[in-house]
Amino acid sequence: PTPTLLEDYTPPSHELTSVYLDFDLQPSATSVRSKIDVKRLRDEPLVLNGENIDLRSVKIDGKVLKRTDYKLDQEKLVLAKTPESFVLEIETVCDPSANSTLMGLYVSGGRFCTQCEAEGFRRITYYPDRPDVMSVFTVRLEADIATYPYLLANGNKIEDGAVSDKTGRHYAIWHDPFPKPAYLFALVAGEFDVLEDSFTTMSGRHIPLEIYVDPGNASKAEYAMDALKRSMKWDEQVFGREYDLDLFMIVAVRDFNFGAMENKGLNIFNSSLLLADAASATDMNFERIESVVAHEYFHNWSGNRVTCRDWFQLCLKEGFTVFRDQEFSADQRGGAVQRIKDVRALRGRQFAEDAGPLAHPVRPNAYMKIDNFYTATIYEKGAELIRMLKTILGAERFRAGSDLYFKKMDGTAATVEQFIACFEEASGEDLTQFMRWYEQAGTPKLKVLRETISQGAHRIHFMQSTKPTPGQSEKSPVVIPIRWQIVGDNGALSEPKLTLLTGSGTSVTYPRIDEPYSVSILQDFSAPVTLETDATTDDLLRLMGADPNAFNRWEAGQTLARHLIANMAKAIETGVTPPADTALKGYCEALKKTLDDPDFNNAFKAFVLTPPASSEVMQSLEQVDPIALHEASKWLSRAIGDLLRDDLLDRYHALADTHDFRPDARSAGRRALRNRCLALLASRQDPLAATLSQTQLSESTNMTDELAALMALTRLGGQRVETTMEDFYTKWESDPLVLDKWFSVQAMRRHADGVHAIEQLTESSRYQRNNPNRVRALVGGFAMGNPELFHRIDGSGYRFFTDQVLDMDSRNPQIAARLLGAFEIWKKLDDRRQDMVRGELERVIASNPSKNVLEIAEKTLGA
Ligand code: DPP
Ligand code: ZN
Repeated sequence: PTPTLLEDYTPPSHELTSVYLDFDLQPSATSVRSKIDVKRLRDEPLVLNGENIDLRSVKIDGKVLKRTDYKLDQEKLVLAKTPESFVLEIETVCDPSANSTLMGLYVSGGRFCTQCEAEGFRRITYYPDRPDVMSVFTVRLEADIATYPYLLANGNKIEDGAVSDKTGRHYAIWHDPFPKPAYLFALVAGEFDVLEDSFTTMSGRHIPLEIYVDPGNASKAEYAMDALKRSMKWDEQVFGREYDLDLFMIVAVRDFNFGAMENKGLNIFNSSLLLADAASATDMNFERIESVVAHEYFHNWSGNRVTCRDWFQLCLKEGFTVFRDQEFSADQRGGAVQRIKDVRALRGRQFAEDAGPLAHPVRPNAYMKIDNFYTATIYEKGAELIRMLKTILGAERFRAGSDLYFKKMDGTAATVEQFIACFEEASGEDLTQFMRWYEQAGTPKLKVLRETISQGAHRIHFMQSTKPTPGQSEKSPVVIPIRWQIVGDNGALSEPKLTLLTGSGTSVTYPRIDEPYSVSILQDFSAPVTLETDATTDDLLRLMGADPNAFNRWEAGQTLARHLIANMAKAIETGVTPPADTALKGYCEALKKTLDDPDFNNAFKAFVLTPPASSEVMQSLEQVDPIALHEASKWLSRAIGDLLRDDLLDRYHALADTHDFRPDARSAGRRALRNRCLALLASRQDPLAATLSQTQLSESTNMTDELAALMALTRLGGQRVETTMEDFYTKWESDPLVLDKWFSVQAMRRHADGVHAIEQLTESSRYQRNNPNRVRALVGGFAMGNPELFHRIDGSGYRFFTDQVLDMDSRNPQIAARLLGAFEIWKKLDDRRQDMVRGELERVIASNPSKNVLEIAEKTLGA
C-alpha cells in the first residue's frame, strides 16, 4: 500500500453545488439514493470514493450509465469524462447491521447512527470524500415508525410525515444551509428519550437544545445540558462565536470509536462522555463530559464553519479546539489545577509518542490511514502550539487573530499557513519560525544553567536541542517562550519575565541577590519542552514551598519525585541498597506544608500528593526494567504514606461529606484530596485503610467515593477482594458504563493467577468484545495500567495483549490500531523484553492485518 503525501495535494476537480440524499433505512439493506448538482472545475475525471457498498446504478442527467462508462474498484468509482455541469444520481445499498467497524452507517443498540470522520462517508455512498469538497446537504430519511420514531440529520427539519403508500413507515427531511464536507454528515434513527432545553444567543435568537438518550436516561443528560449552555455562552464571551442553526442536538450511543463527534447541528457522543449522575459517574466523568461537550460544540466554528483543506491539517481544528476547551475548563474550574491536568495528559501520552517510533509532526506529511493520526500529538501538542501563540502575541492580539481567521476563512477549507497568516496580519508579527513547531516532530529539550558573573550578578543560559525522530534527523531551533521568576524562601524576588528563545541558546542576567533563592523556570509550562536544569534538591524544595506560580510549585514536587523514583528504580534493578535519602524527608515535609497551607484548594493539594506515574518517569530514562520502575513508584507512595500517616488520616476524616452530592469543582476537589489520602494509606498496607475503605464502600452515595474505596481495597488485596468485586458487579449489573469501570479495575488488579485471570474475563459472557468502551476498559486498561502483568518476564502479558489486538482487528481495525499503540514505549524496556515485543510485532505483521494495524506495527517496529 502507498502512503498519502501532503506534497501530492491537488484541489478538487469538481464542485458539488448541492447534495440530496434519500435513505430507505433497513437494518440489513439500506438503500441510499443521491442526487448531486456537479460543476466541473478542471478537465479531469471525477473520483468518487466508496467502500463496502453495492453500486446499483449511476445516472448522469437522468441517463443510466453502462458498466463501460465508468471504472469501479474496491475503493472508488471514476467517471472519466463528465459534462461541464450535470446532475449525478447514484444508488447504493449497504448493510448497517453487519458493520462492525463503526465507521459509516451502523446499528448500535437497535438504532441507526453514523460516524463519518475521517473517511466513513464513503461507506454510505460513492462521493468525493475529502474535506475540501463542501456542499449544501438536504437529507430525506425513511424508516419504520414503530422501531425508529425519531429520524434526525444535520441542520433544520423542514418536513416530516407518514409515507403514504407504505404502511408503518414515516419520513423526515432535513436541510443544512451551511456548506460542509462529507465527514460532518450524520443521521440517527431510533427510539429515544429527549431532554429539552434552550439557549438564547447574543443576538437574541432562541435555540432549542435537545439531547437524545436511551429511554429512562434523560436525567443523566442534565449535566451535559448544563455544560452545553455554559459552553455556548462562553464561546460568545471569549471568542465572539454565536451559534448559527435553528436547533442543536446531541445523541448518545453506546458503540462509538471516538469520544464524540462534532457533526453539524447533530453531535453524536459516546454515552460514556455524556451520561452522568452522582450514583454512577465519578467526578472525573463529570469533568470529562463538561470538556468534551464544550469541545464538540466549539468545533461548530473551529472545524465546521472553517474546516480543513486536507487531513494533514487536522490540528487546525483539533489543536485549536482542544486549546479552546482547555481554556473553557480553566475558567469553569480554576487555572492552575486545569493546567496541571493538561500537562499531565501531555506528558503522559504526547511526550511518550514524541520520543518513540510513532513520533510525527503536529502537521504530518504522510499517512497510510488517517484514522491513525487522531493522536496526542495532533490534539495535545497542537493545543500547546496555540497556547504558545497566545503567550507570544498576548491576549488581545491573539483574539484579534482569531477573529480575523473566523471572518476571513468562514465557509472555507483552510490550511495551517492560512491560520498563522491571520495571526501575522492581526498582530504585525513575523511568525515564520513559529511554523517549525508544526513541521518538526520531537519534544525539544530546554537546558538551563546558572552562572555567577561580576559583582555577584547572575546569568541564566537557556539552550535548546531536539533529538532526531523517525524520518527527521536534522532539527532546527524553534521559538520557545520561557516564563521565569526569581524566588526566595518567602516568595517572589522578581517580577515574572518572558524570554523568547529563538536560536540554539540565549542568556539573561539579573542583579545580585543577598539571600538564598532559586529560579522558577517555565512557569505555567509556557512551552511543551522537557527541562534539564542545574536545580539542586534545595532549589526544588524552596520552589515547592514558595513559588508564587502554583503550577511550578506542583512541578517542583514532580521533578523531585521523578528523581526519587528513578534513583530507586536503578537501585532495585541493580540490586544495590539505595542510600538513605534525605531528599525524601524534605520532599514529604514540603508535601505536608502544602497540605496545611490554607491558600491552596483541595484539588491542587490532591495533585501535589500524586507523584508522577511510572510511565512518565520512564521517559526520563534510557532503558529500564518496567517492573523495577513500578516497584520504585510504589515505594515512593508507601514512603509518603509512612511519613505523613497521621496527617493523611486526620485529613481523611476532616474532609468527610457533610452535604448532598454536587459535581462542582470545589466539592470534587474535596473528594479528590480525601480519596488521595485513602490511596496513600492503602499503599502502605495500613490496616486502618482497609476498615476505612470498607466503610466508605458501603456508605458512599456517589461513584467517586465508591470506586476510590473499591480501588483501595483491591490495592490492599486479601481474601475479601473477590467477593467485594462480585458484589459491586451485581449491584451495577444493569449499567454498562459502571461495568466498564468494573472491567478497568479488574484490568489493573494484581491477580494471583496472573494474565490468566484477564484472559478468562475476555471469555466471560460479561465481556462485550464488539464494544470499544468495554475493550478499552479491559485490554487497554491492562496494557496501560497493569505494568506488573503486562510486562511479565515470561511474555504472557505481551502475548495475550497481541492476541486481543488481532481479535479486535478482524472487526474494528481503528480500535485495534489504537490499542496497539501501547507498544510504542518498547525501546525503553530492557533488552529481554524488547526481544519479546519485537516478536509480537512481527507476529502482527505476519498475520495479514488491516491497513490500520499494519501501519502502527511497522512504524513501531521501525521497519
Ligand atoms: N470527534 C473527534 C473530536 O472531536 C474528531 N473530530 O476530536
Ligand atoms: Zn475535536
